[in-house]
Amino acid sequence: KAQRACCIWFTGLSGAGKTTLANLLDETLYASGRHTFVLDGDCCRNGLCSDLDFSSEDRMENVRRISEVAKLMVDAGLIVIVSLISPLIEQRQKARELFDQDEFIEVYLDTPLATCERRDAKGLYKKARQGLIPNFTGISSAYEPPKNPEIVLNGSNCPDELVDRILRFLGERSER
Ligand code: GGZ
Repeated sequence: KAQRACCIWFTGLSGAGKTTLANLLDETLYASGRHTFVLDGDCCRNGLCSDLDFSSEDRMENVRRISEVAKLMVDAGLIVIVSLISPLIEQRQKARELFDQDEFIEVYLDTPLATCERRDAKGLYKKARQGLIPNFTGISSAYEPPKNPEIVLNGSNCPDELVDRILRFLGERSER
């Protein structure tokens, strides 16, 4: 049975591996003939959301705007992969409410802060610790883990394994 349109919503800390996983999932689904699109926080902040910073109001607006775009794309028949810290339960709940019940798949990329900080690919954690980046998620701004996500992934596992987990979930969903 063909995979229905849906929104796969990755949440987790900076450096948890959301972007890597979103892109790998995107490539895998695309290679099997699905129409997909990735909405990545870091990318959207260069255009659609370039007027927003990391204050709590602006993060709220960032998540709202991207969730509305995701909804439009799902209505157009795409599998949309959102990769956004989306730190607060309320933000993700509001996003979920835009969709039909089985259309929204929340994926918590549970990578410990210590691991993210050790990776520090962009040197942002170091700067945040030095006080050079205010409101940095996990350091000086809250991250609320989801209570009932559809999928929890251990960010220390290899990306291929994590993508397989998601594909299995999607497979079971399309049989329902
Ligand atoms: C968190 C920040 C911050 C602050 C810049 N806090 O790992 P990255 O670099 O590539 O991705 C992070 C990105 C987070 O943007 P989001 O739109 O996903 O955040 S939210 O959902 O909370 O609106 C990080 C970088 O921006 N970055 N400053 N203060 N991450």
